[in-house]
Amino acid sequence: MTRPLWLAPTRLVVATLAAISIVAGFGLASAVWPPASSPTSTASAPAVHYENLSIILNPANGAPQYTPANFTLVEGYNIVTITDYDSPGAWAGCGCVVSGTVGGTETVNGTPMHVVPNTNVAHTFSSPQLNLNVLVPGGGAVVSFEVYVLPGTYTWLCMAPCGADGYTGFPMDTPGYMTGTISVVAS
Ligand SMILES: [Cu+2]
Repeated sequence: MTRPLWLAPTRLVVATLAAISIVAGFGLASAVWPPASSPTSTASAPAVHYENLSIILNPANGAPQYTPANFTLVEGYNIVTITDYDSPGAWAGCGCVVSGTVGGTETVNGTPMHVVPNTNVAHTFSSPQLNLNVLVPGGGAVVSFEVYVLPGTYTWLCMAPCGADGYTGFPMDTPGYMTGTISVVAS
C-alpha cells in the first residue's frame, strides 16, 4: 500500500510548527525569567533601623535630658527621630549647620534643612567621632535625620549652651542628660 502524497507535506508542516513553538517558548521563558545574575529588588534592599529619642524635663530636678541617652543603632542606615519637649531657645552666634547626616540635612517638623535658624535651637545631637551635628529646636519640635554608621562605640553630646554656666555645668556635661553613648552593632 502506498502512502498518500498529501501526508508527507502535512507532517512537515506539523514538525515545523512544533519547532517554531519550542523556539518561541524558549524565547518567552527567557523574557519572563531574569538571568540568575540579575539582582532581585527584595534581596538587595538595605534594611533601615529606626530609633526614637526625646528630650524631656527631668521630673525631679527640671533639667532637660535626652531619653534614652544610651542606645543602640545598627550598622548601615539609621533614621533617628528626636522630639524636644524643652522650651524654645535662641542661640546667638550659632552657625547651626547640619553635618554628618545623609544628604547633610535634617528635617524639622517635616521640613528638610541644611541650616537651622538659630532663633530656636535649644539643644544639639552631636558626635565629633561621626562628624555628626544635628540641631534641635525646643517647644515640641520633631527632628529627624538619617545617618550611616559602622560598628563601634561613639559618644554623643549636646553642644548648645544649656548648662548651668552656659557651655559647662549640669546638665550639659552629665551622662544621661546631655551626653551619652551610641553602640552600633553589626547588621
Ligand atoms: Cu543641651
